[in-house]
Amino acid sequence: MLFKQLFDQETWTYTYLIADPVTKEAVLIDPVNTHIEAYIAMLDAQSLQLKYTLETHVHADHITASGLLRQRLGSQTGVSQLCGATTADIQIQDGDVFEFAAGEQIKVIATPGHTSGSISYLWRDRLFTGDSLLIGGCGRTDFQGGDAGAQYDCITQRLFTLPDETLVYPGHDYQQRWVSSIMQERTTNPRLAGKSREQFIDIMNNLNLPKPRLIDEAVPANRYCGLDENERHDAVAVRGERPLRSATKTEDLVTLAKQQITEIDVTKTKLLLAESNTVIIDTREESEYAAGHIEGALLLPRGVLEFKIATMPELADKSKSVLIYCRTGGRSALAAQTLQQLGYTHVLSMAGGFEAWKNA
Ligand SMILES: N[C@@H](CCC(=O)N[C@@H](CS)C(=O)NCC(=O)O)C(=O)O
Ligand SMILES: [Fe+2]
Repeated sequence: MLFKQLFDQETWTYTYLIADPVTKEAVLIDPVNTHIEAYIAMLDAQSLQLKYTLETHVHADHITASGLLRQRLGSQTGVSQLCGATTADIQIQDGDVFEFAAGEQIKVIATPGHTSGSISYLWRDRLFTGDSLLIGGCGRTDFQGGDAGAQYDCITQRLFTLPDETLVYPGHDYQQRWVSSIMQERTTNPRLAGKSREQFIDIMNNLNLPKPRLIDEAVPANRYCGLDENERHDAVAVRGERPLRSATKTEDLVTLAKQQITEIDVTKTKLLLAESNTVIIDTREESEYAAGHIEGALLLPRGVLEFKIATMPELADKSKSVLIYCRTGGRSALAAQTLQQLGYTHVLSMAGGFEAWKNA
């Protein structure tokens, strides 16, 4: 098998290529958009066919190349279903297995904490930990649904229980270290070795790190596989087959969300808005909002919802009535479900979205 560890100097990001020189099937983990031409040249040089691009999470510090690679090479994009990246081909769940080449398997281990949708991938004796477990450290837990307690639990219970000699390949390193092992991290990682859950949470809550430079651009873009506004719509259209046993289709996620939330129609929405004690949220993209929106609606694109919500004083009170709409009612159902998960008690989604509103 071929294995390459690639590095993006701008953002200190590692990307991994796993490929079979015989069957020619290849997988990239966490590709970075600025290196697309180099990836294609590298694959071409060995006549490799890119089957999957797998993300360890929705990155805050760089933009993924997954959407571009799908457009250029027809690869399938995979990201945790907890990331809200609805244009990804494969909505990954804990325990999923990606099969490629001649019997090669990449196993998914959910490792929430750095972000709620963070996952690690295990291939043979190699573990790709994204920003969950770093060499001598771990990803920060102060944004994108971060949770220090969850991070401690999954690292200690799911990663540190792997064989000692398992190689640990992180998503970043800021000190030019390339690889570690489970034993090395379990016994020497200063944040984890010999630390209790409470001590770990205390360390993580006091890191006081500056916000990543590209976060406002990267998080929304990565929710759409790194594509820009115009390409995002095409991305939905070219979505391919989903090969995983348990992977969930985006349409299924919307159906599921609709079962868990309350939808109201345009007529009821108008009555509700007349009472004026409801916060109206437009969860479409900025450009769609700019082209026309319901009067008084606050812009909160689905791609940055969890991240921006904390900065909105109108949404500080979780018992307040909130009405969400999007273009046709799919994204708003997912956003309403997310708000409910975040503890909002009176959330409604407008069926049919802004299209229905305009027609009414
Ligand atoms: N200076 C970097 C900061 C990057 C950053 O915050 N990285 C996240 C991963 S996305 C992290 O968890 N870093 C851990 C650390 O800095 O200890 C930037 O602006 O991009
Ligand atoms: Fe990260």
